[in-house]
Amino acid sequence: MILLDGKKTATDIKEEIAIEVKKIKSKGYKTPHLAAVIVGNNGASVTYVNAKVKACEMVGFESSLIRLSENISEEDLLNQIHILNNDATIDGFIVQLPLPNHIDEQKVIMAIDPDKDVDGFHPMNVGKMALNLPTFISATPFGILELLERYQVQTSGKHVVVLGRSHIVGSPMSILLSQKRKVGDATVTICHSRTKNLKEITLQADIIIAAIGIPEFLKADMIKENVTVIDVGITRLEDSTKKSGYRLLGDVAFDEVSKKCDFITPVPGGVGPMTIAMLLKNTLLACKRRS
Ligand code: L34
Repeated sequence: MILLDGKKTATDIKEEIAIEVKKIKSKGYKTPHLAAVIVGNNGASVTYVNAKVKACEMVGFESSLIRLSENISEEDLLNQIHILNNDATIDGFIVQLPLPNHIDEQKVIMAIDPDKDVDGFHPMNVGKMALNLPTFISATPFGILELLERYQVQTSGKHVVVLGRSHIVGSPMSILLSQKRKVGDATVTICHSRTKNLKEITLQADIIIAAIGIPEFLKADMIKENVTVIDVGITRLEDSTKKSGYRLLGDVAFDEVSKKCDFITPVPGGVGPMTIAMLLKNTLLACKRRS
């Protein structure tokens, strides 16, 4: 069993980006600048966004963190987005999801200038991605592709089973892996809450991407030997014995599943850190495109 070490790989990627940023600066070009908008105080969201800001510092980017009240109106949030769209110093920005219930997420995403949409969530960018045209690929699927590439996990002709059809992970992941690309050319099956005979399907998988948000959903009896398992799930469970007050559980019962795997990502330290590294990569791309 080989651990797909997202933490280490993300560090490698950030070092590569830092070298590029130094070159950009020495040539007198503009420093890449990422802005992140966070609405409210959701504990996990705050952790992730803070990690994004810290990662910007590590690679030499500029960053702006815009913290807005849980009670902000949709109109005021849209105004904030217009300000970021029109701010020439900012190369790319994200609005951390989820948003409070009174705000229409789709409306917010569609207000973002596609050229600054480093999350790749705008329909224009999703459409380009689906057509295999150059664009921002969403950070989590992008990070999974990068992890598979760097560990030379073969995908061509393999049967990939994606658990979950979310717009952020399951849906784009299934499209990308079926495309003709370096990490791609797979036969993809998407499973979701209405799927029948799930176990029959997962037992046929060479690669499983688990992105459903149910802790330890994937068990050892659902997979064959020598599979690759990518665990996108990250659920916080209260745990008073931990300093943080919680522990993290993936969608995969790691201890039993890992015994049957060729490759597997851990939680934490797998897909999460890769998401952050690829957001930086998209921001660098946005910056280069603009200058
Ligand atoms: N707009 N919203 C927008 N863009 C995104 O790309 C995200 N996502 C998802 C949630 N909402 C978003 C993230 O940033 C998930 N996500 C994310 C990012 C980083 C990590 C996990 C999820 C991460 O760094 N996880 C660490 C553990 C952190 C902890 O202690 O909780 C890990 O090792 O997995």
